[in-house]
Amino acid sequence: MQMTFRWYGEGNDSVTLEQIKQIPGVKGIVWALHDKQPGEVWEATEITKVQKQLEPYGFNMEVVESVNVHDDIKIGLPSRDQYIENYKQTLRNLSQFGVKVVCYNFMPVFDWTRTDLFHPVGDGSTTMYYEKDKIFEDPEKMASYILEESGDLTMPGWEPERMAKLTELFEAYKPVTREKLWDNLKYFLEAIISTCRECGIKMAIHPDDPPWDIFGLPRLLVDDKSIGRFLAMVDDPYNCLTLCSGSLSSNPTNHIADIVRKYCNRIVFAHIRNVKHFPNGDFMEVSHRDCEGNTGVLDIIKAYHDCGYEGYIRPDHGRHIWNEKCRPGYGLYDRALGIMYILGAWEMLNKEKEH
Ligand SMILES: [Mn+2]
Repeated sequence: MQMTFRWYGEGNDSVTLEQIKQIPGVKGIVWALHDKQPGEVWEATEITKVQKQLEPYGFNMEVVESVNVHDDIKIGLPSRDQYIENYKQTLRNLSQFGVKVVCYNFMPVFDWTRTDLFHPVGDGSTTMYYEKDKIFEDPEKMASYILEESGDLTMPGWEPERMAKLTELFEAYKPVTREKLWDNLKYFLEAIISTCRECGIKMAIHPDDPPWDIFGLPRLLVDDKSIGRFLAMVDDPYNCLTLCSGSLSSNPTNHIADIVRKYCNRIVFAHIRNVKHFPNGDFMEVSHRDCEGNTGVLDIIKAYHDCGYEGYIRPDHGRHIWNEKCRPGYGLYDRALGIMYILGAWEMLNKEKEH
């Protein structure tokens, strides 16, 4: 496996490349042009700027997270074809810079959702928390809470420009049933897959987070069965998965290690996040240490190791510790601890295999 670290770009992240360079084992930066709106072409001149920033540190830029999909594609409007053309052009431009994997998601309106971004844990740290009962409130309120908490930093999937049009967006999604959304995802993938092949870029869908419908909007990638349907729907080696352990394990009936073993040949990007469940269905994100959550982090790492996984991996959300002021889930310290935990387990498994 190849260890990576997500970075939001200069002026858009509390973490610096110099700091990331000092975490053992990190080979690549998972990056994106966060000021681009969904549907816009990422120009080579803009990508070059990121390349120049990463170069002095010797980081590769092989994984992008995310190139967001325009709502018109998800809704299936006639204007989607132009946005698909733009997406293909972005893929062509990215391929010139050695990009191998593009992570994206197909969640309607909202990206990942939590009801408390800085929930006090009790030991002085804070973490992201999901309280089921709070989510049934007005989506407008949800959006303004997320925007308020994120301050000056843009939150992917919660772009203020999109959130300002929330009522219109909900209206536009009204005719989009679950089956219609599946159709629109298939249409999108079939339209871009030959470009992916030409460019050598694998599309890696991120499962829905949390993995169930919210605000009456359907969500597709939620469990073993739906992942199987997705891969069979466009059965192509360039149609792949970002297997996010934390997103899927928010539903306690999902067994992530089994999912890893089943679909390993189509997983190109692994997110390791640990989640602790509460009996009423609420959940909280915890450190990567296996016993602190219910995700089964060690079983998952073992599953990847057994499969001979050679793809990209990164620690996903961490807690906010040691008074760090950072993006929710994306501080330096807890994710660096996560890396050491993952590498520790991985290298021990390597050693066992040698003997
Ligand atoms: Mn993830």
